[in-house]
Amino acid sequence: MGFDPVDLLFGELCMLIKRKRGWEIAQSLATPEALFRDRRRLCQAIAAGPLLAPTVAAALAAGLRPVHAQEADPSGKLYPFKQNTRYSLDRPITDEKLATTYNNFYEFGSQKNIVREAQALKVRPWTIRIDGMVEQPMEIGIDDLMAKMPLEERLYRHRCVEAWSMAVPWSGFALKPLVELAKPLSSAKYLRMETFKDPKIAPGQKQTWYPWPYVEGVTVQEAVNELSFMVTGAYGKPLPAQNGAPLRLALPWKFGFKHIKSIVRITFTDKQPKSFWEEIQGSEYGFWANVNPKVPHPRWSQATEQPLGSKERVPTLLYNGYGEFVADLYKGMDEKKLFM
Ligand SMILES: Nc1nc2c(c(=O)[nH]1)N[C@H]1C(S)=C(S)[C@@H](COP(=O)(O)O)O[C@H]1N2
Ligand SMILES: [Mo]
Repeated sequence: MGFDPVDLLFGELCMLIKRKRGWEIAQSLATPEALFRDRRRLCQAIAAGPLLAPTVAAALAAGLRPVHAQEADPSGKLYPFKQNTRYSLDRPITDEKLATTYNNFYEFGSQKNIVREAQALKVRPWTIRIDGMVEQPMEIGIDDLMAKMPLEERLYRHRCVEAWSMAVPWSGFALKPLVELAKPLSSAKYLRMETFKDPKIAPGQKQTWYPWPYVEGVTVQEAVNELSFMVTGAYGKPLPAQNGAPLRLALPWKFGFKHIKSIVRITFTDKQPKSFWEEIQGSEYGFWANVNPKVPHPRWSQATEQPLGSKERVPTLLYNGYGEFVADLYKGMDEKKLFM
């Protein structure tokens, strides 16, 4: 039998998969996770030989096509970013497997296991539109944006309003230099951010009773606080789709629903944005959503939380433990609003 380049490439990939963990595969070789999710079976199928070859060849073709039709993610080679040690944890980092498989991403389903569905998200090319009350509206590709921003890694706690939590090494850049790049007018008071909307790839968006696209917002003052962070990666690699690739927000002192994923638009405005969850259930999810163990959710206590992977619950901290950085932002404000 002749030499088959398809089999050769697959053989090599399987060797790589056996030798290395998936994420260590060079970016240039990476194909959509979907193709490799069941790695063992894929490699067994290849080993099974000629009978399966047409299927495998088709799978290979499907897997390779995106390299041409869709731009590959060129940011892989930038990782890992240098860690900024100013932000330290009081608890172990959450197991990567847990943080990247237990997700909230309603665009792909209301359950926690949306990893498979989320792989349909194409993260390159990816353009972010910056508009509203700015000197000059602009559109910028994620890689051009990253080239302009000071990239770093930060260890942050994450507290979901559902009372589970995690601790994650996020990679990205502070939101402040992005605000500076946008050159907002002095009349702008808020940033309103939007997730992509494409029901063809995000089945959750076919559920028309939700107010798609997902929207979140912060004040300009909050956005330029040193803690506000735009996430492009996690665990020293580009962000997995399910965690909100290629650009997602982290505001560690606020509940997790403020951490909007897969951002395509940032609008500067003088009107307080109405967020996705506020639109759905304003009596339970407000604009501020600062973490406070003493203020229960209308349907459950927020006094403690369940760190993913831990057997014991731990006490929840005011501002999720970040009061020294952010408490000043809210001096004199109505406490009835701040924590909802
Ligand atoms: N676009 C979008 N962003 C989102 C969500 C979502 O459903 N859609 N869920 C939020 C919630 S409730 C949480 S807790 C975090 C979860 O992030 P993770 O899956 O990376 O842990 O994403 C937030 N950002
Ligand atoms: Mo959440």
